[in-house]
Amino acid sequence: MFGAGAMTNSIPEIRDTDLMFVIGSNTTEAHPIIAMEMKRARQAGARLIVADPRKIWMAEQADLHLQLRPGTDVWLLSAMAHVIINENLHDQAFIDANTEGFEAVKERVQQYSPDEAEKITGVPAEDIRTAARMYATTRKAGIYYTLGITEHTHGTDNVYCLANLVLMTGHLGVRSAGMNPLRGQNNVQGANDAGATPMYYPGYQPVTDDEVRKKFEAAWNVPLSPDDGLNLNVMMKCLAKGTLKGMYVMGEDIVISEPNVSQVELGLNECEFLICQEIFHNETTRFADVVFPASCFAEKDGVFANSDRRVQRVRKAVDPPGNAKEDWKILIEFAQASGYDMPDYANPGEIFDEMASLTPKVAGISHQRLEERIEGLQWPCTDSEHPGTPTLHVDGPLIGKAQFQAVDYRPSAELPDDDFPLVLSTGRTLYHYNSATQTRRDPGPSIKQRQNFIEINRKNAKMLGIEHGETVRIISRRGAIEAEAWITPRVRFGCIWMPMHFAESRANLLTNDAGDSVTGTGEYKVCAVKIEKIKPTSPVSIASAVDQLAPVLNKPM
Ligand SMILES: Nc1nc2c(c(=O)[nH]1)N[C@H]1C(S)=C(S)[C@@H](COP(=O)(O)OP(=O)(O)OC[C@H]3O[C@@H](n4cnc5c(=O)[nH]c(N)nc54)[C@H](O)[C@@H]3O)O[C@H]1N2
Ligand SMILES: Nc1nc2c(c(=O)[nH]1)N[C@H]1C(S)=C(S)[C@@H](COP(=O)(O)OP(=O)(O)OC[C@H]3O[C@@H](n4cnc5c(=O)[nH]c(N)nc54)[C@H](O)[C@@H]3O)O[C@H]1N2
Ligand SMILES: [Mo]
Repeated sequence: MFGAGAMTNSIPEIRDTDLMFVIGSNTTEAHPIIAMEMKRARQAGARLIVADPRKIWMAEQADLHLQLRPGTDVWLLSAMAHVIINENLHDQAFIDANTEGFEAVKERVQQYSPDEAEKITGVPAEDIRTAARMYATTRKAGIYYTLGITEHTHGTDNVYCLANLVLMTGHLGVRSAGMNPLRGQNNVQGANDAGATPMYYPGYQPVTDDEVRKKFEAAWNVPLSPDDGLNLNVMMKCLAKGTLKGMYVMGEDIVISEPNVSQVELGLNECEFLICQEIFHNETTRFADVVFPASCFAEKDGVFANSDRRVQRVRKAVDPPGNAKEDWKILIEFAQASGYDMPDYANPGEIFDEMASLTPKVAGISHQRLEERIEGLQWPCTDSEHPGTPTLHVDGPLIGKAQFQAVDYRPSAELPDDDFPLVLSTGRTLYHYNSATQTRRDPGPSIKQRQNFIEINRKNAKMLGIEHGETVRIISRRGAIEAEAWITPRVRFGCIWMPMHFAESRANLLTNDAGDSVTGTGEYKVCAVKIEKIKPTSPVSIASAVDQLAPVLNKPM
């Protein structure tokens, strides 16, 4: 998009913003540091709109909470665009100077009136109008989004709709505004920047571009494939089908984190060779033929890049334990053992220098330069004198003209029906981290949150005869698990929510592995489930069972 999957603006700009539109992001639990900046902005008078199916903490603080049905963001956002255009709140001068394709969007969103949107999203039409007016008429208005937007089969459409709003209001290249995806795992931004994707070499240089490929072939002295690789979603499906024969998993616990995971397990049983490069044994290493013991962040040197494209130096604090080695050293040894003459880099700084020499976006960044800059350097940073780029697109879109995208609503792949009447959405909590390989080893988070639970609305619980704290069975077309029911007003009627963290009660046995057609991201945020009470096993019911059996037991032989 505008920032190759990074924030267009910077985290320190948030405190000066006048309006935050937070959509599909549980910022206080998943990005607490960024949430602190948001709280700061709020205290300084910034207004807050939250679009989330759940009444998360941010929603309670918001001026406006748009509590939409999961998976209906295209309707919500198109209706906001409808209001902005029809009330003439768009920035025609910005549109004319910097964009293409506005007319098509203008025409398309006519079908998405706020009144119709209310029927589909469940958000009152008046709130949609208010949100649209607030966003469009505030100059320093930033959009902040994460997985509530992307983890859908129409995730890319959701992102297009957000981009359309940014472009039609000219909120691009403006301090404290922009379009800001908050990245997930530590250094996932850096991993992407460095080419850990099936489509790009470092710096988002396309694998399919002949010039780019020739450059890397010359530098690495090896022929390279002209084709995109498989994305994660497709890889998992090939694994399940048995067409993917071997896999090298580095720092992922796919047996917990991939959707429809029983299929992944079947595939892993068939897979001929599995390497795991890990800092701990996790659920996936149980399937491994070889485990390479790696070292954690505090045991190695290097750089991390965060959501606002900021590259910062990380320094080793302690040596890796036992036979564990830094990930980069393992990769070099592996490459050499596989017959590729990879150089013996002396340190990660040398590896970065090589990348910088082949990657214009980070050409001006080096470990040496970062030694003196505690605040790091934000790419694009094109030469050794370049100060880095806190805000993207200040002088107009970097890519020339930014493209509007006319989008049609497509419902989620699996909607509730008579057999599976509830919508399940999944995510994370403050206390655990993703597969919880790390956080469940520490007593602190585990005391706070010992086991899996679902959030369920009082009315749904009553209909099912479920009490607060009762263990229930949650069933989808793909699997069944047990978890505690927490009755709470946080979730809408008809919707339940659960975290993904618990190996013994895996949300991903239930989730749908239908993926977004562009990114392959799985539909973790919407699938259809039903809930069953578990046959009573409480002391009371045992007692009543004994009562019933008594006549039989007491009968003389
Ligand atoms: N404590 C903690 N922090 C973490 C992580 C962790 O596991 N634990 N994981 C990290 C990672 S890898 C990531 S990617 C980030 C993710 O960070 P977030 O994306 O903030 O986390 P989620 O809980 O997955 O989902 C965010 C919100 O989306 C909402 N949502 C669900 N469906 C929809 C929908 O259809 N539309 C809209 N608008 N919203 C919806 C949910 O109610 C939820 O509040 O967090 C990172 N930070
Ligand atoms: N149902 C549901 N499922 C989801 C999601 C959801 O919202 N709902 N979110 C998805 C998202 S956004 C994500 S990012 C994934 C996350 O899923 P995973 O990536 O599978 O989960 P993590 O716990 O982040 O995995 C990190 C693994 O890396 C290891 N590790 C940590 N540091 C290092 C290191 O320095 N080197 C090496 N080699 N290993 C290390 C840890 O021990 C751990 O086993 O889950 C996805 N799955
Ligand atoms: Mo993530």
